[in-house]
Amino acid sequence: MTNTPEVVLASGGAPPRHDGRAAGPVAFKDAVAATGDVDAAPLEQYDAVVSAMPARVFHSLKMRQNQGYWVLDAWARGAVAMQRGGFVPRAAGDVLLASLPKSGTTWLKALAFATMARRASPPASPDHPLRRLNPHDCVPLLDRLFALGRGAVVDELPSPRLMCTHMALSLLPPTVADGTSGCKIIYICRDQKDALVSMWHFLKRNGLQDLSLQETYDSFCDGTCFGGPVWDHMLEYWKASNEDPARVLFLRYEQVLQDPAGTVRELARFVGQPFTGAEEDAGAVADIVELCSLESLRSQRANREGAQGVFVKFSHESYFRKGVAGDWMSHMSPEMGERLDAILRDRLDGSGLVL
Ligand code: PAP
Repeated sequence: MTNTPEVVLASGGAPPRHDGRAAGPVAFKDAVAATGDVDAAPLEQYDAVVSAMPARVFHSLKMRQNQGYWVLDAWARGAVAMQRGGFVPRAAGDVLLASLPKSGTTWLKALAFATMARRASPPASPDHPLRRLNPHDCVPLLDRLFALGRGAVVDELPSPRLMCTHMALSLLPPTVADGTSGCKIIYICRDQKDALVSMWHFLKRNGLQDLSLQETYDSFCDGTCFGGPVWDHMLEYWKASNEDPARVLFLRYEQVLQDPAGTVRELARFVGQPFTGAEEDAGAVADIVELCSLESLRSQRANREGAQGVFVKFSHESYFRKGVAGDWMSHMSPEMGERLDAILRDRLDGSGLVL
């Protein structure tokens, strides 16, 4: 099905601009509803590639090591498909959010979407997409789409596209990894002690009831957790951000907690849509911060009910827990914390990245 701006409008999404591009990213679920779901293409052609990858089992989840990084077995095909030409970046208008799991992805999706789509969907409006859709339904996770053989849906999205990945930079298509595609990247990282506690709660809540904190902790320390080794994942984006800060914005969850309004302004500048004086005067930044706050998102029906995922079902409400810095102290001894910190200090040594 062709993807005209009129089709997008029919979904209640962003109106077209005079240059034919939408005024902001369209909520993914709305765009898919408008364009029709594109048939899944079977990914059997990557079976041999994936089965040749090293494998391990984390609790009950089968993992594969793809170019040094551990991913869910079910997602490994998606990563390969995406990298080998499945994901076609556009010269302008693509923004890719990137993170290790449990590092602030959901919040970043909401903030970036609300910021970029603010002209078509004012953040205070009662029918804002984030008041009826989960942030993961507004910003698609490419890894999962490609793993499902649904990557073609991404080609149908109007520009500007706002997308997300948990993959390391070197696992993305070569022109995205080397910066020649023009795709902008916003990376968010988090204190890994809090990320691992968050992951532990999340997995326990979603079917791995007897997963121990120790098992989760060990996987972070030895680099075999999802997305790990976490230090290499962070370093790749950190280096790319240092080399070209106009291409890769490197954020920290703790910094967003401290200054959400400053982060929203930074996001807006980075994507080339700085807030105007009139928008500032009208309180647009505060409206976005409020719309995307944990309390506000948690209260939305779309985030209290339902679940995401095909391979593993993740309940929507499990993406919204405490949302603070330092919760690890309630679950781990100071010695455990210090040991993980020391591993990260050692691995990040000399890079300038201090967590
Ligand atoms: P994902 O990578 O699987 O999408 P992600 O969103 O990165 O998960 O992680 C969820 C964490 O972000 C949770 O942290 P916690 O377990 O330590 O509480 C969740 O509470 C937090 N989070 C989600 N939304 C927000 C928000 N709006 N503000 C602050 N923190 C948030």
